[in-house]
Amino acid sequence: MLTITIDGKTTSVPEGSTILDAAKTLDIDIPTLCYLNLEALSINNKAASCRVCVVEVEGRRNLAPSCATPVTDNMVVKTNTLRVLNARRTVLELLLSDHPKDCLVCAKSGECELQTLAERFGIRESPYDGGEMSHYRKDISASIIRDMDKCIMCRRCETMCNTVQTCGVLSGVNRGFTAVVAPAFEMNLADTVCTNCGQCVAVCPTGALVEHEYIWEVVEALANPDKVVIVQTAPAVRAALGEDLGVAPGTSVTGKMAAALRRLGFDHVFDTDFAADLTIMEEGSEFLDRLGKHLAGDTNVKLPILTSCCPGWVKFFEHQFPDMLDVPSTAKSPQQMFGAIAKTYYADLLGIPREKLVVVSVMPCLAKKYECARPEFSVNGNPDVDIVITTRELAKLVKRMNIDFAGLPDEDFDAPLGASTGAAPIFGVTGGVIEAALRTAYELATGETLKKVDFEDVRGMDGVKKAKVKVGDNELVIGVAHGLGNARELLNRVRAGETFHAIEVMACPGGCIGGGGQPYHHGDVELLKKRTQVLYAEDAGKPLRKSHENPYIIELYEKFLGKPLSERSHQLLHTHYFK
Ligand code: HC0
Ligand code: SF4
Repeated sequence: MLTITIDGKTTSVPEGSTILDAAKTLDIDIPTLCYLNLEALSINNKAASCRVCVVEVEGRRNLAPSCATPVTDNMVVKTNTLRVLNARRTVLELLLSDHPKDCLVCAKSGECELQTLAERFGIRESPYDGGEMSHYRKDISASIIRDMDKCIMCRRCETMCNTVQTCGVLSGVNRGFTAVVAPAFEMNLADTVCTNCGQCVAVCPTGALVEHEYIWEVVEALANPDKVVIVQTAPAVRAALGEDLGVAPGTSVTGKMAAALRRLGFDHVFDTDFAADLTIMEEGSEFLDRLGKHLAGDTNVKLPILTSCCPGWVKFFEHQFPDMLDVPSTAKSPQQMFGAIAKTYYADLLGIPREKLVVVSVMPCLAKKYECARPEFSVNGNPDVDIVITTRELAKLVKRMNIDFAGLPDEDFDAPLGASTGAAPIFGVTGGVIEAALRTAYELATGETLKKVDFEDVRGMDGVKKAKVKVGDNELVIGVAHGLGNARELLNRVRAGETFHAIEVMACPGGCIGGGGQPYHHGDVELLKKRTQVLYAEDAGKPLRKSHENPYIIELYEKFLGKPLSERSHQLLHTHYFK
């Protein structure tokens, strides 16, 4: 252990710690900008490019970046001398000299880390203005808007895209004033192998990378008297929405969210969780069908089955593993199953044509915006899901419409597309989809009641998990990965011949609770854990915890679909993949 004194407080830290690590143990808040370290999720950006975190070290001539300077024994550090404060102000003034001053109309206003630091250090003017400014065209995809005039070259997005997600879309190009992070050849994101996972957006400290907002489209739809507007909410939204609306992190806001959506004017308030239960019926049946054939010696059948509900993951394997497109489940995601059922079964129940129905999704995810726009999810140009907004966008809409969210009563979702079992909310956390599938697959395959519904071995934040589960006479090998880099590793193991029967992948670290459309976590892993606990608690508190027990799903099959994998199910609930 090494001893260090910072601002008069002394502590001991393990060898290899930085000054910033040591300061954290003493609750000394050194400001940072480019730095990002979520060790539990293997996310680590220590570019040391911004120099905002400089400190004075006794015996050294130069100021040291605390995020990249290792502690030495008996080091004495000061974080708040005049020299340090002046250096930080100069760094911020230089960053602002090449940064647009349109904070009033910036999508990141109020959340921008550069803006927050400028305020913290009392920057009231920009003494270096008048020099060269670089200008780039805006790049707008279905999910993301890139405005590189606002890029400060912190490289966080690059770390996420290249190191964590292994997509390799973003990298630093050019030098001096024209230096910027961009796709190769300045291509549009939509023309690259970008998965729309939005993890670059989740970590961008400024307005350089933001979601493509569709709040106004929702307001217009709600105001249109000729439309019936319904809404579905993804599992992970309820675990985080309150964070942006004055409710303590780690609080489930399921009931308040349903109440708020009703106050906003949605005609019917439904739940993606209903469709998550439906997904388990289709995907679980597909798995059992493939497994049975495989065990009977049919060599045409591919195992492991891969979950296919995460659109970032789907686009990833379409680009990166084009030789394995027959391996993933053909089941659509819950979002798209919901849309397909809403625009057929539910439109019929209401006695209206599909064109009169507007389906809005609230998702923790940016890739869902891209997913709903995929042409295979439309009928004669009319999409199954019309508009996707994120958790963040819903919070903005609630504020805009003067709704006192924290003061709302808890209300229920509407029937029939709002009912769900405990298997559904856990879709929002890594391991949850496969756990939900195992509960149903076990009972369908054995005809026995599952004694313990919690499959602890597939839970937790390890990047890649492997578990063995006994189903009847068979021992199934299950794989789980979250984050696309971990998914690549797992798929390479499959390619190399390692045996797995079923694999779940979620593109975002932690699963959808860490999605690119969730309230900004600012590097706080504890926050992600709190969101996880909300979803497991919601599961544990439900009277029914297996998807096949959902009475409205049973009714949907009886009245409309027939049975899982029926012709109509295939038509509406399954899809195919493209190279
Ligand atoms: Fe997810 Fe989903 S669990 S991808 O993470 O499967 O976005 O929350 O809505 O569709 O249900 C996101 C979350 C969903 C879908 C569900 C799945
Ligand atoms: Fe990379 Fe994901 Fe951002 Fe696309 S959305 S550029 S894949 S991090």
